[in-house]
Amino acid sequence: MKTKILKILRNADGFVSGQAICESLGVSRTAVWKVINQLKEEGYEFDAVSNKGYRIVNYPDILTKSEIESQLDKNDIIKKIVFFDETDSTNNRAKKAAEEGEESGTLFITECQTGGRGRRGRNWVSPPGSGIWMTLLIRPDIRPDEASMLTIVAAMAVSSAITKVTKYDAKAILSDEKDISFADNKIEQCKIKWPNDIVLDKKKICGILTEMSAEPEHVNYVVTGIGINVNTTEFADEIKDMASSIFVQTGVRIKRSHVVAQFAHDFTEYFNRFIKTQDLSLLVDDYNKMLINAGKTVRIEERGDAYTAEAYGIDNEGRLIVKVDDTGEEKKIIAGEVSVRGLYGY
Ligand code: BTX
Repeated sequence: MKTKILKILRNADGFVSGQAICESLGVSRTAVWKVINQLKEEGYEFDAVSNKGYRIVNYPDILTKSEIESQLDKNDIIKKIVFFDETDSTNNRAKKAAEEGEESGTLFITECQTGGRGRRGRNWVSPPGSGIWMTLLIRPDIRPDEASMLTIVAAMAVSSAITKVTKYDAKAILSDEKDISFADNKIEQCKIKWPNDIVLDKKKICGILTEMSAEPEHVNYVVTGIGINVNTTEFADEIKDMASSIFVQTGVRIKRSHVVAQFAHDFTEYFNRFIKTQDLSLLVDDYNKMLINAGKTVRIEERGDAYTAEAYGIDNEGRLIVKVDDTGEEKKIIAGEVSVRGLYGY
């Protein structure tokens, strides 16, 4: 009921009377009043005027189930939020729940991870209060060799959600035109480093870790873990040279739940395009526009060999198409097998 009341208040244009809420949900005045009090305790600030009703004037920066679910659309692939104050890793929680039969479209999210994981056993720093640490569980009808493309789909959705929300919140929060245009220009540099890091002005602000359970011909489930540094201002020694956050880069302190909700909308759009053809043919053009490596020289390291090449963009399977500097040979690089770095930072 909290989600429903929050949704009514969020979507209202002005005040909503307690009576109107009672009637639309078929609940008592006391029940509504109780929920309003709970919301106040969570940090929502209200204007309450007799004869007019309630209006939310300030939203807290929280990631609770009702805060996010009240912003989801009915067509979104994400249907359900499972929130933890703290957990080891949302990928672990999602995998465990998937094994126990949790349905497709559930998003696991936490304020803080004590054992956040990156790829190949690397650590993902996930402090409380300032980032988004979340994992989406889906059960798509695809083959195991197609699952890596979901990482590309997720990277596109994260990058576009960050860009849209930062622009929107900048207008809502900042009053100085100069600050707004600084934030707008800066966020245009939010790009994907192939295959799935999100960078902003050469600093890593997001990483994605996809894991799956599959039979030879069939995927049981895919969990896509996403870590985003949103309002982080202090970085652990091990990452401070290469990591940054949306706030540090743009000066805009965005609401994390807005990013999660926009991610839900954008992931739905990109996923629907992917599933139509079961490849990236309807996405490559958009992906390549978001790609920081496009048209740039990259250094490729594979099995002891290292060379430089010019990167063009991805193909329909998500491979990076490059032209090797020394030989002029065109190659298609598969994610996971090689390390690709820009020559000057990203
Ligand atoms: P990755 O292997 O590409 O990146 C890991 C590397 O990134 C680390 O070795 C470190 O150098 C750097 N790093 C660690 N923490 C951060 C950070 N907060 N910001 C920027 N750079 C950092 C990327 O792996 C995949 C990360 C997925 C994280 C999500 S969070 C929710 C879910 N749960 C979980 O345990 N992992 C995923």
